[in-house]
Amino acid sequence: MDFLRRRFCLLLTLSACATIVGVAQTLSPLPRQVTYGEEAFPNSARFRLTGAAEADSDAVNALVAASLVTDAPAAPRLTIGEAGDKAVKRYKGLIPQQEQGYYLKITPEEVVIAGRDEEGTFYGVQTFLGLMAAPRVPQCEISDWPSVNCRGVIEGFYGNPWSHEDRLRQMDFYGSQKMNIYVYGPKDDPYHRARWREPYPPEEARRLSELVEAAHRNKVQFVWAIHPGGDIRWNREDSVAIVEKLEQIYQLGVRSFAVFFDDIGGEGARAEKQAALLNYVTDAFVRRHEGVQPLLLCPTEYNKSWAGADYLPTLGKQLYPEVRIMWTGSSVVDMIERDDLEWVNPLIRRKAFIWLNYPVNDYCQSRLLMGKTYGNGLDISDLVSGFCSNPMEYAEASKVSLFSIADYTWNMAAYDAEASWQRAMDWLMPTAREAFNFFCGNNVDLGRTGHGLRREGESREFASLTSNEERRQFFRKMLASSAELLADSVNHPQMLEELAPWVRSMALLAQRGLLVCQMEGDLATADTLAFTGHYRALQAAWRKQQAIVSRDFEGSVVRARPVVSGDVVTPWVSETADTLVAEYRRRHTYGLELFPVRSIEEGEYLITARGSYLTNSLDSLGKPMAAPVFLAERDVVNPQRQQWLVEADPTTGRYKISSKQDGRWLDERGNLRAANADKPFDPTRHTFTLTRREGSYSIQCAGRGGEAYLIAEDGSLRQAPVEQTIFVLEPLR
Ligand code: LOG
Repeated sequence: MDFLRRRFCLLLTLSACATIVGVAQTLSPLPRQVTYGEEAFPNSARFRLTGAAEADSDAVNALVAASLVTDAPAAPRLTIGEAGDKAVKRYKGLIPQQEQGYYLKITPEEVVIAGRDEEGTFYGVQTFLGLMAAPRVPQCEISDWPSVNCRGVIEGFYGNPWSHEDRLRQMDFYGSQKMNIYVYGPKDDPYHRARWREPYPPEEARRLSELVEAAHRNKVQFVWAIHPGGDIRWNREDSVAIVEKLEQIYQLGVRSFAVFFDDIGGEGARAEKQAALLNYVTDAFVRRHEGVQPLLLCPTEYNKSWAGADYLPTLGKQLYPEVRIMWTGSSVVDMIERDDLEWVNPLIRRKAFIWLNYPVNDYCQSRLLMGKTYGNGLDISDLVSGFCSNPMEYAEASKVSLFSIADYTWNMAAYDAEASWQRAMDWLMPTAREAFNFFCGNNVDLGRTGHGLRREGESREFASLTSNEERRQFFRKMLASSAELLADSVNHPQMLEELAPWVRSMALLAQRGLLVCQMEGDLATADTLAFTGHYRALQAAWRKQQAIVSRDFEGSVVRARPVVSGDVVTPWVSETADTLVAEYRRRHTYGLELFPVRSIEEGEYLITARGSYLTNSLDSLGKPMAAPVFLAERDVVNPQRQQWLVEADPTTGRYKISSKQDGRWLDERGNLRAANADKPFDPTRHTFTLTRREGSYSIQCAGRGGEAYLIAEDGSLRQAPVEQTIFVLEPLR
């Protein structure tokens, strides 16, 4: 870099430094080697192109599309081309050796963009466009190349597939962020999975080819995936059916293909059959077409926790070496570390191609994952053949994380998760920065899921507050941020449309928070009239919040009920409300009829729904079942299996429901839990609000257990967002 500095001889003044740093902060992915100088020109500048005829046409077109090209003789020159082109001959020694690398120089008189290859030139242009986005463009010299050669996105989630418009916008986004692969594999596209043998109908086919064009224009490798494992038969007919399907997709312009065998069992899951099929497709299709990339395989045992002894070594030995094998890490949803790759690569005899299950939310649909992208090792670039992120069905919202995935995979060692997250939010929502920032900071964690991933730092601002006044301020800010985002239709309309259900939910959460703060004050001043009034408003806001549904359209695959700050602010609001009401009941008699009649006497009960008895039963092997079931008959041999102890929990004021048979208690999912050292009874999750209406009760979770209800369905209890007031509690006295 000394050399670069000498060439420039520009000492930065302090003020220049400040503005230039401002520019550099918006540039992403972070370039590897940069020297900035003073301002070169304002971003209104236009350029005369030299070398355009020989240079990569996508790169040149990107300049033209950004209206940066002019014929005016006085305009500064922009020299463009790749190593070997005449125009950039003089810069040969400055172009990095690495694939996709580029050299970019900006002076007041001239701009030089020289790529190692076509991709390199295109990425040089992207960096230039990034610098041209700020009002003043700095002089600079940049030498840059990627850490991971294959970087991008796999549309591989369950749920509503992205729309055509979503995908077109994604392609431009990938181009601008230097991502170069998109794997098409939405589980709920019937032509990908359920009806994989059938060709796309003409209209879908046309859209697919339009999409491929948009991908290629952005230097994105478009990979189309087929998911045949659910019902494949290992015979010639089905092998041919796959090749025929790929032929159709090839005709649409696709030059890269994948075969997925994830989330299947039975016959389709056999390693030697899968390997033989992929080798067959390689021989019969891939190698017979000029320019078709080696296949990608998503194996059945695609993570360490699912890997048995034989499956991966069989693939490793039998699959042609050029086939790339996907891998999600040590479990289904996990960040990737060096150890994971050192474990899997020798087994599969090649470098794993990472399928990162983040920020995908198809297994925690009520949450949006808008937090920072952290936890992947910064030292794994030499051990992977590619790195793709599986995002949310919310294409725009996913860009917060994808922006950072692009940054991470381009310049891994320098990746700073927090800084990258901040840049992402600024870049995506420049005019509603603070409100968007606030929104993202309150939509971070996933809650408890079967996959176990948690994200730290949700609602950090709230967690540290101690006084009523501070909390009121926080809720006012929450309300104002929601209002700002809901009113902002210019900024990024598609993003705001996706966020809207969560933003509206956040506004109602803020209202509830304010009401709870007011109730706290009312209780302190013994103002029973105000307390009950605020409580009424609290209930109304809660009902409104419960009614919000995302993706509530005809044919929607997933309808989500948004939860905002599900692990910090939401439980605080409901727990505090409970505690205040319990305290109010102790002190006052006015207005008690307002509160849900949950004052069932503590004691032992039979619990029935539709005439069947809730029973802590045994399975066919004679072992206690994980969840109770409803039985039509009274158990006369072991009556205690149908006897339930209902006790008021002193801290929450709600009810604990436990079995007389073995003391296990009901949790928020309707399962029975036994005490052990790691998982003691948790009153914030394992207690319920019992609300009586005309003789029967509903059972509602609360606190950290969420606000859903337990309902009786198919002979057992399960969680649902709707209230079912059908439980009869018959005292056993
Ligand atoms: C699926 C994927 C899904 C993700 C998260 C893989 C290879 N397959 O458990 O489609 O989006 O987990 O729910 C998966 O990850 N199965």
